[in-house]
This record gives sequence, structure tokens and C-alpha cells, in this order.
Amino acid sequence: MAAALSWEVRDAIAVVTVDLPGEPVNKLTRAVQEEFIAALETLGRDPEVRGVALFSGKRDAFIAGADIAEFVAVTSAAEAERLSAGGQDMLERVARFAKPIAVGIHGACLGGGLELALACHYRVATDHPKTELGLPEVQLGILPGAGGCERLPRLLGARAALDLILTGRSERGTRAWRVGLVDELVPPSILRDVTLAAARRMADGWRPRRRRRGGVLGWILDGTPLGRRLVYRAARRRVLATTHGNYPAPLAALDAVAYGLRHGFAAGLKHEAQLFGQLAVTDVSRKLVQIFFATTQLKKDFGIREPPPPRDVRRLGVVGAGFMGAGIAGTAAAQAGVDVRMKDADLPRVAQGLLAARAIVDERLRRRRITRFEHTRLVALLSGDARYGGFGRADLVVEAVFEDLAVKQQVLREIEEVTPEGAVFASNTSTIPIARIAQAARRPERVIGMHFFSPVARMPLLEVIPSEHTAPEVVSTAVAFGRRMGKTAVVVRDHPGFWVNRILAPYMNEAAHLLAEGVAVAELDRLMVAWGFPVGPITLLDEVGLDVAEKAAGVLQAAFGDRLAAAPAFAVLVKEGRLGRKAGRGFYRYVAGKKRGVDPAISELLGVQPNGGPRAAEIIQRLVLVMLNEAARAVGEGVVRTPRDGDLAAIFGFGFPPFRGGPLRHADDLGAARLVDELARLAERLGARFAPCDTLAEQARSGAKFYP
Ligand code: 3H9
Repeated sequence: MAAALSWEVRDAIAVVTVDLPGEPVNKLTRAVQEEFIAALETLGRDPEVRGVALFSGKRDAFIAGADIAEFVAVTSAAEAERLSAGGQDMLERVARFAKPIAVGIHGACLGGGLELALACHYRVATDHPKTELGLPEVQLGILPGAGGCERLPRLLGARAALDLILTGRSERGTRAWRVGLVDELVPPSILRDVTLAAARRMADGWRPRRRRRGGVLGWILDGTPLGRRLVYRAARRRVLATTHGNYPAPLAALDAVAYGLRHGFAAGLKHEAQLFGQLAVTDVSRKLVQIFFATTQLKKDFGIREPPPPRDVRRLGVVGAGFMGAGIAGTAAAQAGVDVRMKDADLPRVAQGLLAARAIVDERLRRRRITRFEHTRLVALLSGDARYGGFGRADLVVEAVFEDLAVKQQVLREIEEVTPEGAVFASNTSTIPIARIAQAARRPERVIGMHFFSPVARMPLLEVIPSEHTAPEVVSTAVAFGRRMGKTAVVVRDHPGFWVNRILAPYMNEAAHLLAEGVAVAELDRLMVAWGFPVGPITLLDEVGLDVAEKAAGVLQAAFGDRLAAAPAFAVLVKEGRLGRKAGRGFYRYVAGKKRGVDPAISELLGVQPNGGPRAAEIIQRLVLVMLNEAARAVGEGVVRTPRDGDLAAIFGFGFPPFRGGPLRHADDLGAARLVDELARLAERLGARFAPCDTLAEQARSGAKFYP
């Protein structure tokens, strides 16, 4: 195999380039680590070399970390521990190398890549948006196992280090420099020269002096055992508030950091490797890694065979300047940088939509994701009108008007009049079949569904729904544009409710049935959050909007019969104007946009006093199984092309617990025979809505699974 490392000596500095042949990104595979060790030995012996400058040979990527495929292949904790110890050993050699090493970082510098950079003696990073530094290991269910839990707290202090390690968040170059992760920040054009100059200065005896910020309070918190204990306690509380004990990695990482600071660097490394070993073979880590690979696969998948190149979208039209329309417009400008023209019935509505769209761009500035200059440029991309001015040059138009077939068809007819022949018309419907909307079209092959989720700027999923008439190029265009907007795009079949709403509907309905049986609102939410959802079903209903949920349920009931009939609670609340968060009241009360407690009036409205209802285990069983059953049925109908698509869409669409791998992966874990058995018993007791679907029954008979 060709070597990943190469170097040339320039004025006594060895300029080392890492470029893993045949791979899009650099990874610290075992082979690369061995090469590093051999290279250090050679360079250490070479009298002409007085220092080292390290770079990546990849265009926009530094090093993406250890090779994830290598650590998922390990079969025991002991083997994983050895892998970690091997990485630590190599980086110890880097850190203790007798000649100074400066590293120039451009592009993703993640996991083991950052651990390598931390072991070097000086770090220069570019201010380019592609440059990001972080330790995302906890997102894979492991911890930084090549010394990261030791070196980072010693560089930044316990608080700042834990903030990065426990969240797995990465920082752009500018922020990385501000927090002290890198020593110098430069534009890409001078990265080489500045890094080489640093190596040369160090070779001449100069040493960087790093001062930690934070004043006296910072010193107490980071620098004293008592202060650190407070820091650990607060960190532990934060972790448990977000993970509910379902993810062991962040707590293990906290343990590794605390142990190392208490018992010293060497003992810390040993403990870190042990914990890495234990985590690497957990089911949670396996699931999270599966999701990582499934997500990278999906990035290259256009959802159709032999996809033609997508149309280049430069101008986007958005019809409907309400909450969804504004979200689509603002996200398109902020992420894809396209010209956006909004249209609604009158100018005040357009103005309001533009303001909401602009707020998304403003938010990026506030979070320092863009510069003031970029902000000005992006804001200027947003414009609007009460007529179709500007639509004559649109490449793609997304319609986000009222969820009503006739209204959507009318908008489609109008758009076809004003847009060029090749333009794509996308409907942001959440339930209406695209083929029905396209019945009104002159060019049905240019019509497709692009179902965004609310709030658009934050929700990562996009369902792309071609009808049977949609042209392949239109599918590629919708998927590619969704990706430019930063979305995970999943192509689903044109079937009522598509995928996400189809499997959410029975879950939401079951939640309402449970309320009617006397389960308290807060208890229902609490149980499902503890099971791993980001919010419980009732909070989700309030977020989605009771009117929207009722409408979706109506469409699904019409298509699939009483199995998906809406629970009566929806209609009761809608009639009272309790539409959820947007109305300031739903099941919960909202004051100035902030969620307060459950509204006491709810019990009376629903005509039932909370009485505990069924046991907690049964509540969870009913909510989960009714969803898994519907998911399996929808797979049988070909709503998603692969179980991978179904699982990712559930995880990104409504936060199905990632550590469970998605509804279909979870169904496999439980086993079809057990599911069918439990569903049949529930059906007997509670009604036909639980009757096991054919897909599961068939799997139970044949022993088949969704995943091989
Ligand atoms: C770690 O470092 C543990 C250490 O602490 C301890 C060790 C002892 N491994 O995403 P893309 C593949 S854990 C294996 O499409 P982008 C990816 O699967 C690691 N493969 O590109 C894909 O393969 P294919 C911590 C990896 O430009 C191809 O590269 N690091 C790895 O959109 C292109 O990827 C992470 O968690 C890897 N580490 O995004 C970072 N990285 O072509 C994970 C990438 O066959 N990586 N691949 O489908 C990322 O976040 C993104 O890939 C990155 C590039 C931002 C780097």
C-alpha cells in the first residue's frame, strides 16, 4: 500500500504531508500510526532536520480522526483498550519528540486528528469556514482515547475542555483561536509560511507562552481541587439533563478528565484507554457508529437509480410567507446563498415573512457563524412581492401555502404561468399526495414534494417526494438543493403522510388515548423523554400544532381507515383555539414564547382527572409498539427505499432515540416474533389498532429482519 506520509527538508525544517492515498479524508489508521512512528525515528536521527512542520495533503480536510471502521471491528474491550493505548503511544512520541513540531490546520481536524494537533508543539489554523476543530467521539459513543482527555484540559482548563469533550461540538478556526485551542489564526494562503516560520523559531529556541484567560474565578474553578469538584458536579448535571442516563460516553469522558487531573498524566492515560475499551464495545456506540456510516452513505445517494446531474439552482421562489415559507426562504439564503423571492397575497404578509427569514440570517451572525460582511450579502439575497415579479427567472419554486388541495393546485397553475419551462415546482405539503397536486399541472414531470420540518432552520430532515410522473432530474435537483440547505434528504414514496407523519400519527394518537385513560400530560412526556426522545409526545403535539396534527390525522384516516383515526382530544382542543405553542396555549401554557406548566384546564376539557392510568411500562410499550408496527407496515408498502432511510428519517425528523438506532433497527433488536406476540395481546385488550401488520407477521414466520 502506498505511503500516507511524505516529506521534504527545507532550510532544516522537515515539511511532512499526510495524504492517505485513495481516501477523501485523512484517517489515523493503524498503518498511518506506524508510518508516523517510523517517520519520527528517521527525522529524529537526521542531523539536517531541526524541526518539523506538519500539513494535510487533502484539499479541504486536515485529519478526520481515528479510522472508525477499525474500532468497530474490535470484538473485545481489551482489544479496544489496546487500540487506544497504541494511539496514545504514538502521540506521546509526537509530544516528546526532541525537535519541535508545528502543525498547520486547514479543514476538518477532528477526534484523533485534533489529539495529534494537541500533541504537537505549536498549532496554526486557517480562518476558512471548512476549518473545524473538535472531539466528536462522544457522538460515536466513545471518548477521546488518544490522550485527548488529558491534553485538552491541561491546555484549556477543565471547564473549557469539558465543554468540548462532553458535547462533541466542533469549533471554527476563529473560535478555536479565541479559546486557545490554536496558537495562531491565518488565511489559508499563508498557512504554510506561518507554520514553517513557527517551526523555525522553535528550532532556534523560542517557546510559545500561553496564558489562560478567566481571571481569579477561572483560576479557582480550573486550578484548585475544590473548584474542579464544582466544575465536575455542574458538568455531570448538564450531561444527565440531556442524556437521561441513556448515553454512557459523556460520563465516562468526565471520569477520564477528572481522574487524569487528580492522579497525573500517565495514570490518566491508562484510565482513558480502559474507559475507551469499555465504551467501544457497547451497544450504544455500535448504534451511533452505524448512524454515522448510514449518514455518510446517504450524502451520496440521490434516491433513484442513475441520477442525472441536478439543475443548478441560483434563484428560488417561495410562495407563502408564513412560518414555514419564511423558514425555507431564510434557510435557503443563509445556507445555500441563493437569491430568494418571496410571494404572498399582500405586502404586509410578505414584509412579515421577510423579517422572519432575515431573523434566520441574523441568528447566524449572532452565533458568529458568518461575518458582518457575509451577513450584509446574505440579507440582500432576500426580497419579496405580492405579485409574481422575479419568478420569471426562478429555477425552483417551493410552495408553502395553506394545506388544502385546491389552494395548492391554484398556486401551481399560477406558478406554471410565470416560471420558465425547466423550473421545478416543489410543494411543502406534509400529507397531500404529490400526484394529486400534480393533476392540475401542465408539466407534472416538474412537480415534486419537498417536505421540510418546523422550525426549518433547525430541523435537519427533508423528505423528498417524487410522484410517478416526476422526472429524474427533478428528483436530483430537489435532493441536491435540500443538501445545499444543510438538510439530510431522504427520498420517500408518494403515499399519504409519506414516512415521518405516517409513523408519528399512531404514536400521537396513542398518547391521546392514554390521556383519556387518565395518564397525566407531564408524566407521559417525562416517560418518553426518559426513553430517549428529545421531547415527549404531548410537547411535540404542541410544537407541531394541534390543528396541523388534526388535519394530518384526517388525511391518514381517509387513506388508511380507523386504525389511524384521530383521537377525539385533538378536536376538543382545536375547537377551544388551543393550537399549541404558536397560539400561546395547547396542552401546556406559553408565556412570551416560553413553555410554562401543563394547563390545569386540560383535565376538565378532556373530561378526565389524572389517575395514573396504566403502568409506566405499559405506557411506553403502547407508544413504541404502535409506532414500530406502523413503520413496519409502511416499509412493506415501499414508503422508504431501505430500512436505513426509514431509521435516519425518524432520527432526524423527530428525534427517535439515536442510541436505539431508529424504529426499524429497534424492531430488529426486539425481534419480530416478540413484537407480533405483544401487539396481538394489546390488540385483544385495546382494539384492532394494535393488530400486528403483515410485514412483522411474515418476519416472525420466516425469521427475517429489516437489516441483514
Ligand atoms: C477517534 O478519533 C477516536 C480517537 O479519539 C481515539 C483513537 C484511539 N473514520 O462525511 P464525508 C469517511 S473517532 C472512517 O462524506 P464530508 C466517510 O465515511 C473519530 N471513515 O465527507 C466517507 O466514506 P465513503 C472521530 C471516515 O466532507 C468519507 O470519509 N472523528 C472518517 O462531508 C467522506 O466523508 C469523527 O467522528 C473516520 N474518522 O465530511 C469525524 N471520517 O466515502 C467523522 C470520514 O466511503 N467524520 N470518513 O462514504 C466527519 O465528521 C466527516 O466525515 C468530515 C468530512 C467532517 C471529516
